Amino acid sequence: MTSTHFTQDLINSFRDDPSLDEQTKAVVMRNLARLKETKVNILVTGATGCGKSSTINALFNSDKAKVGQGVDPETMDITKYELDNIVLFDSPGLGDGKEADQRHAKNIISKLYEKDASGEPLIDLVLVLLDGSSRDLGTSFELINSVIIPNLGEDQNRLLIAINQADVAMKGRYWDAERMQPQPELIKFLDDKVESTRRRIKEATGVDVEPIYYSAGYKDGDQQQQPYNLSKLLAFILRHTKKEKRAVFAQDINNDQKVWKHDDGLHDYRAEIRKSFLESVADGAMAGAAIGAQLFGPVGAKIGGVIGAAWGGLKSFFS
Ligand SMILES: Nc1nc2c(ncn2[C@@H]2O[C@H](COP(=O)(O)OP(=O)(O)OP(=O)(O)O)[C@@H](O)[C@H]2O)c(=O)[nH]1
Ligand SMILES: [Mg+2]
Repeated sequence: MTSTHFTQDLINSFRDDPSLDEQTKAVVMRNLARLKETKVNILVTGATGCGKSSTINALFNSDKAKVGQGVDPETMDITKYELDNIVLFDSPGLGDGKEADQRHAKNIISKLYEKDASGEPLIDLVLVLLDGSSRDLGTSFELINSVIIPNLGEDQNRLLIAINQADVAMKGRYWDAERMQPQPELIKFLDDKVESTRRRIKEATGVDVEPIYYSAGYKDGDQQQQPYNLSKLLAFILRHTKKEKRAVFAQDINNDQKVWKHDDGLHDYRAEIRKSFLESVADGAMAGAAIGAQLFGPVGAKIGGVIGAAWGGLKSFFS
């Protein structure tokens, strides 16, 4: 059997499950069918060259993305990538000159106010990327403090700030490429960067953010460096996404297991991601079923089994 869709595999496996009564099964089928259609919309923005494309490619199976561009000159700067369930909007940040900046700011703001078919904000998550190797992040703070935060609306949790290119933050010094880890000098440098980012946003807006650092990795001829802290980035992305939508990521995350391997070891990000997926799928599947909570155990185990058996990217979290 070749799998094409994670939720479809779940539907197939629950369909023949003798342990579910018919009524419960009907509810689960309906819920899974809805989950299969659920989209998560992510706006990725940041200065030219900060690593938006590299980050999207590292996180997702982006090779199967349908790529679209706005047709009118107003929105053609935003590139749209449609995966099975994740929809990405890749927008330039600021720093491209006054006229371009005004256009980009306007486009970002209108995206932030766009509503989906049910009247909810379309954008589930705004991922702002900073270039960790850049000394002047002034335009990025301008983007965060004056464009994004004032227009986030009620759901302030939908903002995540991540500092990319951790490996070259000190021009490549103190990065241990063999162990894929920063050395203490670089860790201190990156921690300071996180702290100054947090402070500059707090002082300007009063909003508390918790930036993280990572490296999207790069490919340069036959030289290939895997990402660092990509599991941490995904764990934080899930924290900033509404619980009922977290399951949706399962379909589209990168099924090359190598990309998820290297992290700072400060926390078990994979265990968090696993729990996050399981809870979201199980809650979603059982919503409205009379015996919901009781079934969490076996249903959870079943979901875990389906995921671990068939789903490449998820295997790294479930095995
Ligand atoms: N060393 C290193 N290089 C990176 C990393 N992320 C991205 N790069 C490199 O930085 C350059 C720019 O990356 P992109 O992903 O194209 O950046 P972008 O934000 O999409 O750029 P634009 O689309 O032009 O705005 C490329 O040469 C990448 O290989 C990283 O984590 N570490
Ligand atoms: Mg790009």
